[in-house]
Amino acid sequence: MNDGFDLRGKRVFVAGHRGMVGSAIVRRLAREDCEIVTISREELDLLDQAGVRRFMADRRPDAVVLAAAKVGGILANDRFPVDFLQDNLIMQTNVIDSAFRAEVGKLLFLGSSCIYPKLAAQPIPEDALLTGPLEPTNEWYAIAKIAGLKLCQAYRRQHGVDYISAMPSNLYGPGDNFDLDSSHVIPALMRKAHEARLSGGSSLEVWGSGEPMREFLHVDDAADALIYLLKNYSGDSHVNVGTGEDITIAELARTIISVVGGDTHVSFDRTKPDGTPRKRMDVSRLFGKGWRPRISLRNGLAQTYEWFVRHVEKGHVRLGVA
Ligand code: GFB
Repeated sequence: MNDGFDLRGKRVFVAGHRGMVGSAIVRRLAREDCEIVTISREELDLLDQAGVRRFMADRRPDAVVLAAAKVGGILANDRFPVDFLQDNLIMQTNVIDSAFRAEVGKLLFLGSSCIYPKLAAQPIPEDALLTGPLEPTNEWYAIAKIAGLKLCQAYRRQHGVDYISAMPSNLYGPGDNFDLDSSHVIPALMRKAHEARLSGGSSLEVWGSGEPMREFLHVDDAADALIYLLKNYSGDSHVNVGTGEDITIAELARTIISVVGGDTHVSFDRTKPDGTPRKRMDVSRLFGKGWRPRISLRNGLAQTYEWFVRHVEKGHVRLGVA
């Protein structure tokens, strides 16, 4: 199979274009000579199999980027196991199956670094998949994502279509969910640091011990890597997408405070879960194809904070699970 996929003149359906990742993919695709196809949630519920089949048969895209998913941080994953397992299984299966029925030749499925075993050796190579038990706080989401990447592999094997999967590290950036109960760590700490500064420099409460390490990738870098893979990768194995660098949550909290400003100090709520101790990804496969991230964590946080402040002022910050 030829690895190159020329986007010129192609119709590309981005499923989940209103989410943080989907909207970044749409921004990135706007620089390509292709037609971007999107549909709102009001017009098409991706949980509705018949509706998705009709839509795909009608619009007949040449390629699909599957960025639609039920996502959330460590607590939301733990509290809503049915939603994270079932909604993701149904949505992704509907899109992949309907794409195949509509003769879509190229599809990119997005997963997450939480597919890997909780105690995987670091950095985690792609072939660590299914070599050990998962992290319990997000096993529901992880199992759905593993099923999605396996379904793409199965379609490749049984039907010879070019369906590929990418596994990004923890993503952040404009368009993130800033609701404290359901968000990931960066938007949560950014909002708490912002509110602490406004209320006169009280403490910033960090969940867990602050010791876990995470690898963060700005969503615009992620979108760039994903389109790079869409154009340049065709293979059975999923591909890790990240920076290959990680930091502790305590260090992240201090960096966010320095970006947001204020005389805020960090405190730890050890009644909250730490989750996976570490999940730094081995990104040599992606880097070996010639891709590199461009946005440093500090610059990415500063840019995200600017976005947050602008949208809080306009009352546009999205609160709730994407
Ligand atoms: O971002 P996060 O919720 O996701 O949490 P995971 C990362 C780390 O930050 C954990 C800590 O150790 C949290 O305990 N943390 C500290 C906080 N303060 C906070 C806070 O105020 N809010 C949040 N949310 N965390 C998710 C998975 O795991 O990662 C998903 O649950 C997905 O399935 C996603 O894979 C990328 O990295 O722990």
